[in-house]
Amino acid sequence: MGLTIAQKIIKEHLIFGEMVAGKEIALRIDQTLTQDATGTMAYLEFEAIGIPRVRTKLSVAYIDHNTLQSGFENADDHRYIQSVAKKFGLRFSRPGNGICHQVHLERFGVPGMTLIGSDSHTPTAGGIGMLAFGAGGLDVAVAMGGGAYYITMPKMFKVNLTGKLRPWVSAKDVSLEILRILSVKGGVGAIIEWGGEGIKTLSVPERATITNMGTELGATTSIFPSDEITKAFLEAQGRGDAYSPLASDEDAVYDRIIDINLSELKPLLACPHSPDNIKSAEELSGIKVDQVCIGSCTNSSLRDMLRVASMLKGKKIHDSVSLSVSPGSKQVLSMLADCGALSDILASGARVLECACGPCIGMGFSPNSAGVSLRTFNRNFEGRSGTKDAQVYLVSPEVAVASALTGYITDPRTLGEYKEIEMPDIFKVDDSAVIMPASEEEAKELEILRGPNIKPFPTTKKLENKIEAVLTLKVGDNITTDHIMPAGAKILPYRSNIPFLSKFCFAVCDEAFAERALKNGSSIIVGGSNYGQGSSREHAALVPLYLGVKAVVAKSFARIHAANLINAGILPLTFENPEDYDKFSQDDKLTLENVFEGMKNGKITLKGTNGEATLNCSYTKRQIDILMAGGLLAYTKGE
Ligand code: MIC
Ligand code: SF4
Repeated sequence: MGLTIAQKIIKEHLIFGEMVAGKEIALRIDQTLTQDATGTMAYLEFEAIGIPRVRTKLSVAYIDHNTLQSGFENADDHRYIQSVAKKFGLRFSRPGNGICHQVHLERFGVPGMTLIGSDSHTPTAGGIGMLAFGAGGLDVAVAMGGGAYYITMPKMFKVNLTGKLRPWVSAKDVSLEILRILSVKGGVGAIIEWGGEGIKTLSVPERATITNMGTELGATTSIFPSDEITKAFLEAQGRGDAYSPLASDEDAVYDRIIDINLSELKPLLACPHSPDNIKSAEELSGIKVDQVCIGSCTNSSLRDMLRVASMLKGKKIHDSVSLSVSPGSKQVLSMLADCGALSDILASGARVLECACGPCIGMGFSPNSAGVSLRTFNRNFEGRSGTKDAQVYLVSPEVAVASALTGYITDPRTLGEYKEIEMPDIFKVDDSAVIMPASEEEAKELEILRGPNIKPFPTTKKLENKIEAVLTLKVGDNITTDHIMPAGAKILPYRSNIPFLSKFCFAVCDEAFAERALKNGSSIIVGGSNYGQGSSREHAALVPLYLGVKAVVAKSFARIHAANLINAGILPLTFENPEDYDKFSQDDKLTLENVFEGMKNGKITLKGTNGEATLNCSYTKRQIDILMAGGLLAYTKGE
């Protein structure tokens, strides 16, 4: 039987397990990346593991999230990460060099290799045929130390593209179309391979827009073949040597095949507050717009920016619209400057922000009260922009500019003539903002620079056989990690200070949660389906751990969050009968008995004030050992 692209890479990197969907496998990891919002914690964990030097082929520490330095905290964390990188053998991408996924694609990604990153959009590198996963910081720390990355062997989906995108329709619309088809849960447990004749019409940055937003489907990762287009991209980056061809076998078997005809797609938008709430620009046209933001790891490539510049050239944005443009990397920004496109953007009235995540993670540029904000980003969860009642729509660069010009949601097809973008054959390569590590000899003498904001990792305890806890919070479906542990400019500086962060836990859903959890001492959270979707932030597990959460009982979980809960020593459990969700209410006294036996049998009984429910768990032997030890750190250190 033939193999899919992902199966071929998995086969090459398999350390443990069988390539059977649903079974646990362990993979050798070639490259890792971190960003600063999750990186500080990941490097504290790496230090705690106690390995003197990274053992991957390449590890890069990026600074791109917490770049608003409104106090000493972020600057201290950056300095900490820089000193760690120098000592432990990582490259350090300075603030201003760009968004991790954009820079990694341009400068470091290699087709056929494995990559894990402490950021859920790490699958962006699938755009050049890399098998790339988002993971919790602790998993990345273990991989940096040469340890394997454990996942459940995914199912294989294939999306067959035919046709060619019509003028004013772009890769973002492909991402939104697949979200319309599959929903934010539709990719859970699957790797999505993109193929068919239609992919020959898509450049690497367009492919990367699509693999980037595969994360919003809940997919384990997404991947394109490595072909002549990949080769041309790598050669343009002066990295032709990194190229190798990669394709699935003709007789590869897929669990699901989806066909999309690119020629039939229209400009689409994801409406508030979910990436799968899709409508067409035609349907929504006429809604007044307050703000437009262009950038993020989804749409900040040179190609996207040249499109934006060409649409803005000689025009002014509407008086009532505030437009931000953040190029994805220093390479993109400096090439825009060299060819004059930056002047076209500036002359239009846009505000050019630094090459960083910025508004995407609420680091500045929050919309006005109840403001309508059109963003070329990948997530429009409630409150994520920093303005709780903002109405955020996810759009392509084409819809973004068209709407910034008119002041209303506008179908770009109404703008008239469409000019093709000419991409340069050679990109401007300047890696001077990537600082190399010290030699092993020099590294021994180097000191790690720690700021006062770095607080100790929350202590974990060995698992108990009987858990008595209060149902401190009951939430519905599709709870995101932005609900559990919000981000934004005010809170992000405290990513290495769990006690401070804990005050904001679940604040989007219930401001009194943290106080109640501390009072209750021992808590269980009850959730609906797809609990923990979105970001990879392990803080969404570490903070509940600090607040005394022992278990989360839900209808289903998102992959990375479930792994983060186990890594933190918190039990993720699912209702055998989803209707049992209704039997439990906030403040119920709950008991989980015979936990040790139950973990082995895959069934644990939850007893509550008004009834009981059978809960399922399908932990592997390794996961049981991690939970018993009180989390992955204790397990790795052999405590
Ligand atoms: C996000 O887009 O939500 C983030 C911020 O990049 C997160 C990581 C984090 O919370 O630091 C992610 O996607 O994993
Ligand atoms: Fe940064 Fe936004 Fe991408 Fe997350 S989704 S890495 S915050 S640009």
